[in-house]
This record gives sequence, C-alpha cells and structure tokens, in this order.
Amino acid sequence: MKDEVTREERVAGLKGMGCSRKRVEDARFTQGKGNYVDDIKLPGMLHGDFVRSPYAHARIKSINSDAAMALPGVTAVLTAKDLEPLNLHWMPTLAGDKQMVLADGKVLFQGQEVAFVVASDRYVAADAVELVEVEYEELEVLVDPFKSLQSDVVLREDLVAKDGSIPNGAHGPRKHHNHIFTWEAGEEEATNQVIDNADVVAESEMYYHRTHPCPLETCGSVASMDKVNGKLTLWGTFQAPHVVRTVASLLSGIEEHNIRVVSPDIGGGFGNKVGVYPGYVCSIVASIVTGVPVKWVEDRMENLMSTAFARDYWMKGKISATKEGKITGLHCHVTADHGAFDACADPTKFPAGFMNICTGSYDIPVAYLGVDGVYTNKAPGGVSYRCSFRVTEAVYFIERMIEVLAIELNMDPAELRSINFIKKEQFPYTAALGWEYDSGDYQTAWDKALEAVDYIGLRAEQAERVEAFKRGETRKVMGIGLSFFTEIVGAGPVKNCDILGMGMFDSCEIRIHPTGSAVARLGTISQGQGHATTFAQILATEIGLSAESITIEEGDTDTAPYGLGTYGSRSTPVAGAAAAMAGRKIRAKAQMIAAYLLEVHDNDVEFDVDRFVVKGAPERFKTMKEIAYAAYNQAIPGLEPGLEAVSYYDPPNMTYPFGAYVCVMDIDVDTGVPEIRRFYALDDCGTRINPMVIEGQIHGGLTEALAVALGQEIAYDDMGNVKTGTLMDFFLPTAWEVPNYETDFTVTPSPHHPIGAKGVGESPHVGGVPCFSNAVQDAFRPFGNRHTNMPHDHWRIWQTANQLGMHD
Ligand code: MCN
Ligand code: CUM
Repeated sequence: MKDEVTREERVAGLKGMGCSRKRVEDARFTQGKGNYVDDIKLPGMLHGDFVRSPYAHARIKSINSDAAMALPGVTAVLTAKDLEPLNLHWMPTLAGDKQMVLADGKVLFQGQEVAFVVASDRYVAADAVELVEVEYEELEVLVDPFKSLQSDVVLREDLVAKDGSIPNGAHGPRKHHNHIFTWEAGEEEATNQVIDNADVVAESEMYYHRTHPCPLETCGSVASMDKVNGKLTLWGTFQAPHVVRTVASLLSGIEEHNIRVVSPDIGGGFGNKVGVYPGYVCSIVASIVTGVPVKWVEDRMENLMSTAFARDYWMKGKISATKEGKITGLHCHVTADHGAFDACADPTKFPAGFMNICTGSYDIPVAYLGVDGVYTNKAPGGVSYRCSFRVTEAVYFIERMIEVLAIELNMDPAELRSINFIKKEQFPYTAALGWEYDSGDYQTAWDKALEAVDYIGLRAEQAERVEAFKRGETRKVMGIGLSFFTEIVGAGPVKNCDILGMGMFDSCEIRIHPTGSAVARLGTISQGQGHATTFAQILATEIGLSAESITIEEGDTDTAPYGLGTYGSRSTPVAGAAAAMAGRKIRAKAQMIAAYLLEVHDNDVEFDVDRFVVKGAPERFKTMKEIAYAAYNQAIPGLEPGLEAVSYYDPPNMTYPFGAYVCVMDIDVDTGVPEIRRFYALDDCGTRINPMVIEGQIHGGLTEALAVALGQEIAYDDMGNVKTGTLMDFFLPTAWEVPNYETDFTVTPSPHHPIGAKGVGESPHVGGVPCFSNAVQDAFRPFGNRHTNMPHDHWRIWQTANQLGMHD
C-alpha cells in the first residue's frame, strides 16, 4: 500500500509530546459550561452553613439553637455533641494530628466551625446561623509562635496528659505544651564547626509571611447517602479524591466500595483543596441524618479565614564561605507556625515538607536544618499555594542567604551563584541534607538567562542610577532581582513517601476502543492544569493514536484507578510516568497483533509514529487503528481479545526541575510603588509535553509569586482577628499589576522518568517569590539594605526607603 501522507504529517497529526495543542477543556470553561460542585443540584437537596467563632481563643459555655430551629426551612443544627456519639466530633489530619470537626468545649481560631446549620436553601441557612446563640468565655490569645512556646496558656488541652506531662506527638517528643514537633536534617555539630572557623559568615533572619492561595472557586461538597442501597456519593473540590474516599470510609465505617467520591471541575486548587475539611464531614453526617443530599459551599471570607493557609515560617540562617566566595556551610533554623491543628498535607515522614532542599542549587559540603512546629490561635494548614511541600520557603531562604552573603563578600550575586552551582558532571548529586538530585545543567541555564537580559549592561545602568539618585536627579531606584531555584517534585517513592499510610504511587488505565479511539483514566485530578489535554499527548506519542481520539478521565473513584491525586507537581512525574508505562503495555500487545496480521515474527516489526512496520519493508505496515480493530475482531492464537492496560507507577526518585529568573524593577522611593520593567523566566522541566500549557503554568505561578512578594498576606492582630479576610484587604493581582513575562527554557531530561519529564506547576512560584523580593531588596542594596521582610507592599517599601534616610 502506498502512503499519501508524509512521516512529518503523521507526527503532526498525533498532536503528541512537544505540541502546543490547545487545551481541550477550555471549550466548556470559556462558555460557562463547566460542571463545578455548586452546579450539582439534586432533588430534595438541603444546604449547610457554619456558625463560626468570632474569637480566636475562647471556651464555649453554651450553644442554644432553639431560635434557629424555629426558623421555617431549618432542618437541623449539628454541634459537637451530636457528632460525639458517632465519634466524628474530631477527625484525623493528614499530618498525624487531630482536628475538631465542630468546636468541642473551646475554639482555637477565628472562623473555627462551631455548629452546622442545615436548611432548605443557602439563604435560610445563613439566616439561621445568625440565630444560633453561642456563649463564649474569652481566653488569652497566642498569635506569635515565639510567645506561644513561652506561654503558660495551653492551646491544645487534648494533648496534655492528666498528670500535666506532655505526651509525644506524631513526629516525636514535644518540648512544651504548645510545641508540635522538632524535625532535624544534616549534621549540626560539623556545620557549626565549619561556620565558626570560616573566613566569612553571613547571618540573616527572615519571615516568610502567612498567605493563602485563594482559588477562584472556594471549597465545597455535596453528600448524598442512598440508604436503600447503602451507597454514599460525595462530590467535592478534592485534589485527592481517592484519599478522601479512604478517609471517609475509615471515619464513617461505610465500606470503601460503597463510597463514591467525585471531583467534578475544580476552579483552581493550588493546594487549598488537598486537606479534609469539617464542611465535608458535616455534609456527609447531615446527609446520613436527614436522608437527603446536603450541599456545603463556603463563601470567600470563610475560605480565606479557615482553609489551608500557606507559609508562616520564621527562618534564621547562617552561611559561611571562603574569601573567594566558595560556600562552606549552611545552618538553618525554622520556627513554623502551624496554627491550631497540625493539618499540613506533607508526606508522613516530612513534618516540615521538603524544607531540607534548602541547600538549593549549590554544592554546599555540610549543612544543618532544624524545624520546630508550634501551635498558635490561627487557622490550620501550611502546605498549599504552589509550594511543592515547603520548597517555596526553602528556595526563598537560600536565595536570600546568597544575596546577604554577596553583600558580606562585596561580590556580585550572579557570580557568587556561578561559583557555587552544582556542576553538570556532579549529577546525580547527593546534597548535604540527603536528597539525590537526578539531573541538572545550572551554569548553562544561568548564562543563557544573564545574557538574555544583558546582565552586565543592567548592572552598569543601576550604578549610574545610584549616582543620579545621589545627585538628586531622580527619585527612582533600580533593582535587579535574581533567583536560581531547584525544585523537588513527584512524591514519591513509596518507600519514603506516604499520606496517612498510603504510598504515593499513581496510576493510569487505558482502554482502546475497536475503532481506534481510547479512554484513559488516571489517579490524579486537574484543577486547571490541563490534564485532559496533556496526558492525551503523552499517550498519543506512546501508542500512536491521535490525542484528539483519546479521552482523559480523572476524579471519579468508581472508575479511575487508585492514585494519590494532584499536588506537589506530582502528576507529570508520577501519573505521567504511569501513562507512558501503560501506553507501552498497549504497544507491546499491539506489536504481537501487528506481527500476526503481517505474518512475520514479533521481532520483525517495529513501531513508527502511528503504526507497526515490517523491518526493511516500510510499505508493509499496520496502523494502530487497524490493530485496534483486529484486537476485537480477529481470533489471534495465544492472545486474549481486547486492548487494555493499566500501570501503577512507583517512581524510583523525585524529579528536580530548575530555573533561572531575573526581574528588573524601578521603585519610586517617595510612593513606594514598584514598576516591573522586565521579568525573564527560564525553566527546565526536562522533556516538555505541551510548551503552551507550560507557559500558562509559568504565567500563573509568577503572578501568584508577584502577589505574595509584593502585598498578599493573611495578617492577624493581637486578638487573633484576621485583618485580611476579604478581597478588599487581601491583594489579588490583576492585569494592571502583572508585567509581560518573557519565558525561556533549557531541556535536561530526568534520567529515571520514562519520558524524561519533570514537573513544572509549582516551579514559577517557588522561583518567582525570591526573584521579586530580591529585586526590591537589590534596589536598596546600594543604600545599605541587607534584608527586609515581605510582603513588599507600597507602605513597607516606603518605610524601607525612609529608614535608609532616602527621604531626608
Ligand atoms: N507539563 C508539561 N511538560 C512538563 C511538565 C508539565 O507539559 N515537562 C504540563 C502537564 O502536562 C500539566 C501541567 O504542565 O498539564 C502541570 O503539570 P505538573 O507540573 O505535573 O503539575 P500537576 O499537574 O501535578 O499540577 C499541580 C501543580 C500544583 S501542586 C499546584 S499547587 C498548582 C499548579 O499545579 N495548582 C494549579 N498549577 C495550577 N494551575 C491551575 N490552573 N490551577 C491550579 O490549581
Ligand atoms: Cu503545595 S500546593 Mo500544590 O502541592 O497542590
């Protein structure tokens, strides 16, 4: 048979890996046809709403729900007392702690769930919430983790033994009743010795403030208990639907096969939707109690005040070097404010996430990290917002330490980085704090970035600007923000990563239909990352069917294979690998079918784009479509009919994407307003599946980084009131503040990933925050600045200028 189509055209027709295929999910999103939790409307459905605590720390004297129950349309008001007989008034957190579902005796943060009102509609429920009378007795509030560790006030009375002693926590001994854990990595004595004897030592203290991912869609769930069949269906904003099913089963006693958890479309997760919230539990209980479906959807203020926050790390560092700038040692201590319950969603063995990647991209011979987790009267959480499990904090820490060391050495910070990079030939590289970096070529990326922005020219311009400022010719200073980051994503090897005991593998199941189209289901779930588009591209290249003919399904536990979900940029490293492996199983069977049809030996055919070809006889082939048809319609000796495969993939290692970012900023010292002149972002995520999706991820992550660095904060007053609980006060950047990002890349494949791909979803945030912050700090460096804390809002920038005497 003669082929009319060229090989290039066949490759292009697949829309496989490397193709900037348009996102297939956007057709419904841009037309308002998405299907979100709040779009789920079931017959007879009731609506829940929470009575929340106005106080940050108070004893509950009484709850009176008579007036609320008297309101027409109100079905039930649940309190901890109602949940206690079911043993559901507390629930386990993903960090091995436990958390009140509804306030049990006292409240520990403003906005904490006190009672759950169930009514005929959302508005009646909200009115009834106002009618529930709760009598509180205020207690002393602790919002400062350092004071909390000194205070006699016991926050978690449930974690103190009757004799007053302090039992161990999930991560070992606790030093104080408000202490959660101490976590250490590296060698403290050896590190101290190196630092004590070093030529040059730089020290810095920095606060990575508390913030919140604030996804456009808030958290919510709809529970429907079918008592006749004993089946519970739960729709919700879940980044890890299978884990939710397992937890729901363990908590409720309903057998796992009788629970179906569905994540429909999700309007942004960013880690905010990994944890299990009281609202989910209450909607389940309410549906069991009332026998009808119950919906719970939080409002914006509830989302900002009570669901998983991000960061809140107080970091103290020492870094030592030779006079020539070779780093010799790094010491880091963190006081980690986890709020009222330790509800971080880290893998079990990592109570401070992967903070021990804080040696960054540098070859540092010896290091130590110590983290103390602390309870305070704030909302629980900590691991969210494109964080790769605390890697945001780690990269911010090391990229600030590098800048401070450069000041100490009176050296250019770009050169200091170059001197200390882990070299290409050192990979796989084992860092002082234990991680084995899979691959990297940092110097090449760095040189490309510096050249692209004309770094030397920028420094010359900056020096001129400083002189002009001193002569009184301008009121604007110029900052050049640098950051080089190494990410660690793809949790993870089951041997050291689990969540609540569940190993962190992931999965893909492929079913090829007779006419040569396919459905593939995975254990992950997209919240906007474009999985329906990109996973199909991996499969297109692996199995030779066009991405347009492959449907990707995620998020329904009745159909998708078990997987640990989407966070920590693990979808590509883990589920993406499972997809490739399952695709290869399909291909292996297809090869046998092709050989049979072509009447040659299995080894005499080879895969070529979309077909199997007889070696040395390219005119003899069978396309994958023909093979799929034959799989269902021909009796092939020794082979079962059908063409399906499943893979559960346990990665041998994490993947280590990296990047080089430069931000050029002009700052008006009289208004404190920064203007971003240029932002250049080079990312290396190994093999690139969809360059356009990658670019979208980078634009989004950088914009969120801009937000965090330049203004966004969840701030509390001394009484524990959230000062930034609405979008009037919580800064969300708009097109107005966002610059025109320039993106660039290098490609250093992961040696252990089947297609060489590394994750990218969190990279721009991880590298972006230090880059924006360094730009602000660099602008003031010639005037004596060493370090100022984020967020660099206009007022704080103005203050920095003022303190440096620039308004005199
Ligand atoms: N990709 C690619 N080539 C690569 C790596 C990734 O084309 N070498 C594509 C992937 O196919 C996928 C996207 O980039 O479509 C992101 O992939 P990955 O880095 O594997 O991250 P995940 O899919 O696991 O997404 C999680 C990550 C996290 S943890 C947060 S937080 C975050 C982020 O994604 N939340 C997001 N990006 C987000 N983007 C949107 N729109 N919404 C969120 O909630
Ligand atoms: Cu840490 S935010 Mo993402 O891992 O969902």
